[in-house]
Amino acid sequence: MNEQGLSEKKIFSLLKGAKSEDMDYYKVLSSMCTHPHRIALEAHRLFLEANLGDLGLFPGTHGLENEVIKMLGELLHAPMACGYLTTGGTESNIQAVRAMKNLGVARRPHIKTPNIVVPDSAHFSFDKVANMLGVEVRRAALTPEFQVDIACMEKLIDEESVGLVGIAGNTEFGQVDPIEEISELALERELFLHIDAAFGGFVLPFMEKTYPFDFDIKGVTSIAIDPHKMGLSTIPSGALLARSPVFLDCLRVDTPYLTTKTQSTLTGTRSGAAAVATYAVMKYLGREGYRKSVEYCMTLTGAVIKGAREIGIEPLLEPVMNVVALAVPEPDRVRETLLDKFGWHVSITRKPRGLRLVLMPHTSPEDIDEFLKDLKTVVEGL
Ligand code: 0PR
Repeated sequence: MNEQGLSEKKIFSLLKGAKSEDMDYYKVLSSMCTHPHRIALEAHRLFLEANLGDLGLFPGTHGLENEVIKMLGELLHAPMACGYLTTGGTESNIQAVRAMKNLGVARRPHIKTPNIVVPDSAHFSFDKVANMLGVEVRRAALTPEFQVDIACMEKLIDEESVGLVGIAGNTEFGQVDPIEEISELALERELFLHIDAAFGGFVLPFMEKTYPFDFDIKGVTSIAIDPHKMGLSTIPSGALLARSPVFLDCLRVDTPYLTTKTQSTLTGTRSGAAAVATYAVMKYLGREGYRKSVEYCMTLTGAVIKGAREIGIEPLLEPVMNVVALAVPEPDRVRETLLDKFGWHVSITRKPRGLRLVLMPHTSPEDIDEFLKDLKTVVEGL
């Protein structure tokens, strides 16, 4: 650290340099985050000092957080759901599994090493869960359509299982697991069921076709949904919702010297700014605004699929939402060349390997035309 402070001018020139190295999302087809909506940005700036870790000092901000939880509860068919705003999908998933473990073990004290059964497509945040919580994470195989294989899931359940996870919009393929079937299994075996809708939560409710995935399904006990992905809010904005307050109560610790007596969140200090940003953008866009945003992304998705087929490339899955996996030959080489020669950021699916694109609002139809042209050049040059 420097002894004397630098001038304001010097600092901002250093920042400018760093910013110029960052991507501004142009040619980024690998990200589930995007530019926050203008309204979210403005709201965020107004509440920079608000700390949701000490609610009594910021009752206004906390009131808006509760409003967001209410709006999300309505969106996910449980207006009475409780919850809080997290830092993102990872924290929501960690907290959901922590609750399953606490409640599951309290209910069945014979459990030595609690386990949960998740689809093999589960996000790597569940690997962190396993490491942090001492919960065994069992991964169930997928069907050829990249949905969890229910028979496989059932086989992995045993006496030490505390919960199941279903994914509504998996990271690599955007596929939705058969949540109703997983729910049947959860109810039958008396297990908790957490739905990871970190990405899909702000997509599925706004699509023409309906995909059952939320609290409408009886066995669903908690849901992760991220405003900082398709919710167009600022980072860090995640949310964890639970059907019953018991789920969050079992996470409480005493906070004797704060303005509140207990806390069930994972982090202490929390961004009030991001919570307010989420409130502002949800109120501003309304369902209609999100419907338009999703429709736009799905139009881009359709254009990618059509264009890819015209150059002889098939999708690995007919896209469910705005995530596309393309069956290109030598995907790793194609990805590298697209980046090195043309500056496109794309990613790769693991099993099977394919080219993965996420079509977010920061991409234009002209970008897609250019991408398809470059993809054709790369594939023909293999
Ligand atoms: N659950 C699902 C289904 C996800 O796709 C993700 C993140 C998470 C949980 C974890 O969310 P947080 O990262 O908010 O904790 N999915 C993307 C991924 O890791 C996130 C991402 C965003 C990746 C922007 C790249 C990027 O540029 O692949």
